[in-house]
Amino acid sequence: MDSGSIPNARPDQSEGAPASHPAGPASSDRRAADGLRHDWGLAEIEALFALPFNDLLYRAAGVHRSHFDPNRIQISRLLSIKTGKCPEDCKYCPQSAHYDTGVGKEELMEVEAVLEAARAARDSGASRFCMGAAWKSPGKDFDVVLRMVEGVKALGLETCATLGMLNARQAEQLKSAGLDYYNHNIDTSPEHYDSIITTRTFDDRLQTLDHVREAGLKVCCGGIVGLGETRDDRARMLQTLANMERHPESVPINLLIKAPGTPLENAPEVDPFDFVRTIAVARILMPASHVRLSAGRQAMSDETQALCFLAGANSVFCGERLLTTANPSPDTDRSLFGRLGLKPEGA
Ligand code: SAM
Ligand code: DTB
Ligand code: SF4
Repeated sequence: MDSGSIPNARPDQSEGAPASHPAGPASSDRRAADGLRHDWGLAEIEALFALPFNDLLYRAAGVHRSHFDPNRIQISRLLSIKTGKCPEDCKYCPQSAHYDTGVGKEELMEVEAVLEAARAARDSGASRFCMGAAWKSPGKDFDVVLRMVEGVKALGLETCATLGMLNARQAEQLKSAGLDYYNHNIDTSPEHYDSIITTRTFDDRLQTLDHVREAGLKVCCGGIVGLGETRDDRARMLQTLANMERHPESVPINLLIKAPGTPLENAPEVDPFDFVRTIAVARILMPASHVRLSAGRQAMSDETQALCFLAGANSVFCGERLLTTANPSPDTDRSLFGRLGLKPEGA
């Protein structure tokens, strides 16, 4: 059924968004071998953003239901295995050495301390453990990280790492060590990228993502809302993700955490409904991916988070901390998920 631009039409229950985009008919021949579209035009995506809020959410919720149990969420736990003094100048990041943010430099953690944190994450219900390092790219300590990946995998957790740029060999080594996912965000649109980061290019990012795919790793790739970007930038960022040869399996949508000392500490507030819209459009464009309501939950109302879950977010980071900033406490999340009837995937 094509629910097209009829506001009250039932959400598409077939193959997600393809049959229901508002800017002209989509036929099954536009779908790739995976049954999903990878040819989204900018005008179509902008038209989704421009839908009345209720229509957008209704459609996104329908796509969500056709691919997932809408009452289950995947839970990841983050750990900063190497914190601070990163040589990159990402304007949003409290870990960049270019800004005085009060985040100190810490050496790479010991393997055993990481495994202890991973055991605790597993015991508290996380299914995936993500290790983050404030590196431009891995250097002499890379072997230690490989041992961490092996150890976390052996605990029965899914493994994820985010270590900056990788070459092909490093991606293969991570795969051999038991890494499941690599997180490497594009963060914003290609057009807005240079005003946020000058120490690398958008293409550098895409090149690492290619190495990650070629090594057989799953891709975790998304971005940030609140970097002073326009709605058009958000559309272009999602277009880049949705038109990749394969959609990222995990799509983190972060709300900027305005870290003191960073150039974006006074960035304009994002209207919560615009954040929810970004989640909804991501869900429609990438129906089979996990869309993660990522950084920024601490500053969000319960109601905004609930709208994000309705719009198709089905993954979160749990635990007191993200990398260097606060996240809702486990008790707070338990209460919220209980009130919403949300259950962890696999439980
Ligand atoms: N250094 C690696 C890199 O940049 O890929 C890994 C760690 S980096 C902190 C991972 C991601 O966290 C960034 O790509 C960005 O999307 C997100 N992030 C960092 N600071 C943030 C902030 N203040 N608010 C929201 N998201 C943030
Ligand atoms: C992602 O997209 N968000 C996470 C994870 N991937 C690595 C990181 C959020 C970091 C927020 C700022 C901090 O805690 O330092
Ligand atoms: Fe470094 Fe990553 Fe922070 Fe950029 S986002 S400064 S690469 S830790």
